Amino acid sequence: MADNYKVADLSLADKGKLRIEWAESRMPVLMSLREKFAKTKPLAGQRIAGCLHVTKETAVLIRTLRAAGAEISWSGCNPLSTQDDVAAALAAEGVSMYAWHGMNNEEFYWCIDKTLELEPTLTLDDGADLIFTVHNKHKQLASKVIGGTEETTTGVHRLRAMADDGKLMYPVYAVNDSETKWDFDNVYGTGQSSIDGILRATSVLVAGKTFVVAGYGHCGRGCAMRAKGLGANVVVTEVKPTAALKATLEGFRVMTMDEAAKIGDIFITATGMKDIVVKRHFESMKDGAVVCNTGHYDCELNLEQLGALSKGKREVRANNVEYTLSDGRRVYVLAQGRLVNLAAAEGHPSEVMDMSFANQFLAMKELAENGRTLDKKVYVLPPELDQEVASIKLAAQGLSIDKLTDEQIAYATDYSAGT
Ligand code: NRN
Repeated sequence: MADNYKVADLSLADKGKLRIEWAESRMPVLMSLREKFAKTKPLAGQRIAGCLHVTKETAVLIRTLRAAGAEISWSGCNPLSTQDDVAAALAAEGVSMYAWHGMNNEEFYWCIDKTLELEPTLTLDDGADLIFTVHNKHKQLASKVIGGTEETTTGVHRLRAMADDGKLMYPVYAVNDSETKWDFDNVYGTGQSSIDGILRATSVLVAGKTFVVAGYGHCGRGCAMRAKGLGANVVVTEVKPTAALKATLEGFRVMTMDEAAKIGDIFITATGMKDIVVKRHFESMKDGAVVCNTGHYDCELNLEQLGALSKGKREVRANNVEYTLSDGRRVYVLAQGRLVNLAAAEGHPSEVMDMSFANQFLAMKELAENGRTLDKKVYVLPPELDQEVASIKLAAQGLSIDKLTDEQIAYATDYSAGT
């Protein structure tokens, strides 16, 4: 291959550029960081290998990292989430882009290997497949890496387990654990974008339907909240008593998946765990049930068992496969069980990714400047960065907030001030 990229169709670049401009107009925090750091270029000399969904929002992050001086190579972190027009636009702008929609597993890892030819000084991950590949297949590169970042809950869990096992070869910032990421992206982003994916793949009426959400973490909470807003009867399944209890206080019914499988019309998993919907659940489902996942990996729905139960399957709409069970009942699986928000829609809206990616940018800058002083473990960004990111966001929306007076600040720590 002559060029340093592989995308589906370079001729889509102009369309991709328009989509990226749309996102840029709704990502004021990242754009203000770009304006500020294009001048000082704190990432000059840094080589960043990224493995994160190639969407219009990610393109804004990539452009901002490049403006700050970084050299970039990039692959998508899911075989079905790449927006081909955006990938084309970035390749046309000189990014070493290895991503296309609908790749197989072998191609997925081939793309990651290609990005590592850059011999990165920083890695930027969503789901930890890149950092895991460095640790397992390119150990010689790890010594050149100052540090990395991880975007998502599942990836952070993986990296914490690696660190606990003493296997982490360089420090990592858990961007997911910044409040301006998880309490906005995971809740409001996943909530809206998952419904978006379901509607694009089915166009069903949500109102009045029994909408089963497996997992009441930040993502599941967002999905339940948005389904309720559309008039669904929401059922939550969980394994964690406190999470289940919170769901009841939000007015959601709580039951086991064995019970929910019999009554659900639409099912979505958001647990990060495998085998949440399995053979016995598919066997109990009503004719026409719609099943999908919004967790990072495609292990939550056991489609192998569903296939074994079925006498046929066919794609009835984009990202929508109808499985016909032996007794004729039909189950509709969306996006091949992969994360429905990015595979069947465009992922979270630009406005929430703005803050997630501001944290990614600030983490890259922090690693470039101070990464060599860190130990080989998983870090959380300083909480004051959250207030900085949120302040820029508020200002961009023309919103002002109150400020504590000196007297109030003194009061906050004056333990003698009682009743
Ligand atoms: N539009 C998007 N672009 C997008 N929507 C969700 N994500 C996106 N990444 C790029 C990621 C969230 O931050 C998927 C990750 O799993 C989640 O943490």
